[in-house]
Amino acid sequence: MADLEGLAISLMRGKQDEVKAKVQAALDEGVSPVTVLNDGLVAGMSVVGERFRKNLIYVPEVLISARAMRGGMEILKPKLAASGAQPAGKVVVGTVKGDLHDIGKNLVAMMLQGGGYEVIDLGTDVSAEKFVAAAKEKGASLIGMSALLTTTMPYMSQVVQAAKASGLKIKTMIGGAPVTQQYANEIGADGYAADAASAVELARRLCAA
Ligand code: B1M
Repeated sequence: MADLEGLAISLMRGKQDEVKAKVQAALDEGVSPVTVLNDGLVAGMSVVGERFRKNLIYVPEVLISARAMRGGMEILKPKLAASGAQPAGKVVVGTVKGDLHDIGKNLVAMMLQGGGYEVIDLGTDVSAEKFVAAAKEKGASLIGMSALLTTTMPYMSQVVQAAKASGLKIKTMIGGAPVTQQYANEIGADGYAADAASAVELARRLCAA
């Protein structure tokens, strides 16, 4: 019988080879790709997110689990595409213009992928035009911005304005060390998340709304 619980545990331990082998074994046994994703990879990554939020584990452990997740996803992705499974949503993420910090943004992107989202990662130093154009082109319903500098944080407001002016149905969420809920309210962003695990919960709420 497919060991999806074992798959989740291997992912939590960051064992990429084990994750790949268990994903393949489950598929070979006829388990649907969506079940492998939800009951194996996403289940494991949810625990990782929860432990990270409670400071039980730290950035390196999350990155190692995220790498293991990517290994599993490499095998699963073509099967998911073939089965016509829909991602939980599409999210465009990036660090705003002028800002080159990407460690936190990468964590958020990985956790979103772990949560079943298709993530379009635009990298760092991303302009408002680029955020909106990518959301339009890919049909994303959410733009996620990261900023680590007090000097680049104000640019988030320009992205929010550009998203609103585009007339598209795109929500915006923001995060990064200097960013706060109060700031999100001030600039009219749809949400703020303090960490990568909360970003997944917020994305769920915003995409469902
Ligand atoms: Co920079 N840097 N840095 N830096 N750097 C900080 C941010 C700083 C606080 C250091 C300090 O002075 N104490 C300071 C900012 C001061 C300020 O503005 N108030 C600073 C500065 C000044 C600078 C430069 C200007 C330095 C210089 O050149 N004079 C320069 C700017 C370059 C630029 O961006 N244009 C610079 C450069 C760099 C490096 C290139 C050397 C490197 C970045 C490497 C990289 O990212 N690839 C770097 C680093 C590593 C840091 C520190 C040390 C660590 C940042 C980090 O990765 N944290 C940082 C000091 C610090 O924070 N202790 C510092 C770990 C990461 C997991 O956390 O990014 O906060 P974080 O992400 C969290 C949450 O914030 C949240 O989830 C993540 C996971 O929990 N989150 C989101 C983040 N984005 C989110 C998006 C969401 C939701 C949640 O929704 C979409």
